[in-house]
This record gives sequence, structure tokens and C-alpha cells, in this order.
Amino acid sequence: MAATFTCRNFINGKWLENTDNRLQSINPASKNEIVATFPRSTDEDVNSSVMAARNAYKNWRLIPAPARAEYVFKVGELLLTHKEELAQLISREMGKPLTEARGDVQEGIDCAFYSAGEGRRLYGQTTPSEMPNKFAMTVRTPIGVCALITPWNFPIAIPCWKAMPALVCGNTVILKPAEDTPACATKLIEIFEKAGFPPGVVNLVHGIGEETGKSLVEHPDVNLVSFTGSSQTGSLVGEICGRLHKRVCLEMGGKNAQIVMEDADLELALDGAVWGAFGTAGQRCTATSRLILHRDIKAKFTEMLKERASKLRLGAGYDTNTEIGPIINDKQLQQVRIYMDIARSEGASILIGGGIASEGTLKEGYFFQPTILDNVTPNMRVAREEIFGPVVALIEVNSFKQAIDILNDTNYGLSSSIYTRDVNRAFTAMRDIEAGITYINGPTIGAEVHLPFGGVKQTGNGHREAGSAAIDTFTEWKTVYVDFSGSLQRAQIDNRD
Ligand code: UN1
Repeated sequence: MAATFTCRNFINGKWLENTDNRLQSINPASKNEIVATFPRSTDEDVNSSVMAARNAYKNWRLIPAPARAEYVFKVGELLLTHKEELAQLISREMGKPLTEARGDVQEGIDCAFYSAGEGRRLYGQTTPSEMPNKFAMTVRTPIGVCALITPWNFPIAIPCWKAMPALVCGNTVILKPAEDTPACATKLIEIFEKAGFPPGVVNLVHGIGEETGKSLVEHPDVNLVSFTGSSQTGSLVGEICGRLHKRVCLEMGGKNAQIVMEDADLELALDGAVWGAFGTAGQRCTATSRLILHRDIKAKFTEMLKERASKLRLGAGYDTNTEIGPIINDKQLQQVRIYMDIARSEGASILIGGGIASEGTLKEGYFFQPTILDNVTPNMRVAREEIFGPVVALIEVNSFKQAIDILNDTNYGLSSSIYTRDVNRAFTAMRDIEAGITYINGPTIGAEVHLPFGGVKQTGNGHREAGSAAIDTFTEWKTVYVDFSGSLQRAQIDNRD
């Protein structure tokens, strides 16, 4: 059994020995193994981290953006050096297979190099003025102290998506990672520390969402909250920030669908469906949780899917044979199980899976069988609610139009996919699908860091992460007028008189 990590808060450039009041994270593939202990941070800890970030902001915002970006570039280089070590830790603490864990770190690396480039591209605009001898432009300014509240499913990538653009833009940050992955967050912040950021620019507090997270969101000196997690928590975060007039970026649930039309390359669509639905054990907000199948190929495609999904190998992420890792914790495992009862009671049938996997060593962890639900209709709860497990619901349709209507018939709108060889349908789908991300002939998962990531409807609140869109999230516009006429020019009056 590997050693247990002791996680601490990182405030103002120091790792703080603070409390005996500690919580623990466990290995979801082997529930008796404690991976880390971490402090149950208090309001006082939150307050010190905010004060440190506020103080550091005074100088950090004045460092030229290209120079700020060099620190972020350095984080990318260090992440590369530590990639394997971090991937092993992700597999142990969060459970995903090593290949995916390496991908998680790789997203952080990609984000570092991409965001660092933005340091030389924080463009504004110049525009004509209404008046002679007057100049107008817009410049980007940082927002201040940013609280970054992150989930456990991408314990390296998501904190990087948030922290890196925030820092390049001149903000200071406080990371509050999920309770399930404190060690991953600690290792990540150690890397930020090695990159040499001035004290207080990057801070870390641990603890419980309803305590530490809430305290951060409510703190008057936190200017922006960037949250990724459940819709339920996101709504609370949004309400508080709305009341306090803070900028808030919410990235919440999905009920993503993949359409397979009768003209699709079925083998390709199958590869996409298996990866989209069962990759990361379905624990991605972009996971494929509905398969909308044209009736002409439904029977054949279902057989192919059944055959493939029933062979997927479950196991610990760090076991190289594993294709599907564990569910993050017991609460989530039970939640997925409860959805099976709901599916049955609503009249859906369970084609394969449907239960907790407990053969051999699997009983030591939280494993759920890859599950296919058939005869699902669009109004069933299993077709509408995010399950966050290796469960996919099959819905039959008669036409392209019906497929798009059903895909859109959800409160969420993160990712989406259509498999078709018909270019007209592909472009129509691109136009008509209500989602932040649409894949043509690709699965619903696999977003790249240089493109905007986020969703419509109840998935988010209009902000985007990643790509240059992240720069909009983490900056304010300042409009600057320069009058070089040497006399008072009265806008909207002089020119019109
Ligand atoms: C998430 O599940 O919260 O597009 C993020 C993807 C990954 C990121 C998922 N690059 O599936």
C-alpha cells in the first residue's frame, strides 16, 4: 500500500500546518486505502487566503502579461516532467485508467502552453471616435481575486483550465478542490509553487464544499467565482454570487446525446458510443448518456454495442488492463444504482449491466457494471437526468428531425454528436442542435483546450472556459478615450448642433 499524503493549505506562499480536524480521501478501487488526509478548513483559513490573494494582486496585476505568462509556461514544463507521477496519483485517488489519467495531465500541459501564448495576445480594439482629434480604444483589465471551485473527475485539467488563463490575465487565485481529490490538487499546487509565482498569487484551501466553498463564494473580497460541478451546487453558487454582484462562471451538468442515423458508418459510431458512454466510467460532464438511434439501424447497432460493452474490463485505474475504472465514492455508486430502480419502474429494460460489480477484487472498490438501458422514451427520468456513471439510454427515432428534436428535449446543453455520411444533415445538425459543443462523426467527449468549452441552457450561465473565450471570462473591458484636441469636445452635442 502506498504512503498516505498529508495535504495542507497553501496560503501566501507557505504550506500551513493548521489543524487536527482532518478529512480523508480514499482509493475508489480499494476502499480501505486512505490516499490522503486534508484539513477541514475554517472561515479563518478562507479569510487568510483571500487576504493573501488580495494583497498579491496589487503587484501581480502590474507585471506585464507576457511576463506573467512565463510563470504559466513554466508550470507547463514542470507538468511535463511530472506527468507520469501525476497520472499515477490521479488513477489512485480518482480511479480513472492510466491512459486517461495521462490525458488529464496532458490537458493541463496543453492549457499551460496555450494560455502562456495569450500573454502576448491580450488584444483590445481601437475604434474611430465621433469627434476629431480624439482616440478610442478598449483594454482588458484583470478582475481581482478568483475563487476556483473544481470537481474530482478531471483533478488536474480543470484546475489548470481555470487557473492558467486567470493568472495570465493578471488575477490572483484560490483553488478549492473537490473533497475526493485533495492529493491531486496538492501535487498540482506544488508545481505552481516550483514555478516561482510570488507569494499569494496562487493559494489552495481544502475542506467541504458547504463550508470552505461557501465561505469563499460569500467572501466580499472574492471578485469572481469559477465553478465546475453539480447543477444543484452550481445553482446555490449562482444565487449567492447574484446577490453579491460577483462575476460567476458556472459549468454544470449535461445529458449529452449521440445520434446515429441510418446512413452512418456503424463501426465508427460504435467506437464513439463506447468511448463516449463508458470512458471515465461515464463520469464526465460531456459523457454520452443518450444514444438516439434511427429505427433502421437500431437492432443491429444495439447488438454491436451489447457485444462490445459486455467485454469491457473493469478494474483499478493503475492496472494496465483496465478499461473502466471505479465510481468515485459510495454515495455516487448508490446514486447510479438507484437510477436502475427508476429505469425499471418507468418501463425501461436493462440490456446489460444494471448493478454494482463485485466479482473478485472489484468488491474492494466502487465499481458499476457498464449498463445499456433500452426502450427508453424521452420523458423518462433516465432520459432527462444526469446519472454520472457508465450508463447509456437507447432511444429509437424514425427521422432526422425527430432525432434532433429529442436531442434538444433536455434542460441541459453541453455536448452533442451526430454520426451521418450526409453532409446536408451534418450541417443542419450543426445549426439546429442546442448545445455548446457539437461533434460531427465523433463522440461527445474529447474537447480540446484551445476551443471554447461550455454549454447552453441549464448547463451553464453563458461563460466559456478554455480557448480565447477564457480571456473574456477572466477580464473586464475598460474603454479609454484620449482627447488630443486641446479643447472641450462635448459628445453627442458638438457634432450634432
Ligand atoms: C468534464 O467532464 O467536466 O471534453 C470535462 C472532454 C474533456 C473534458 C471534460 N476534455 O470530455
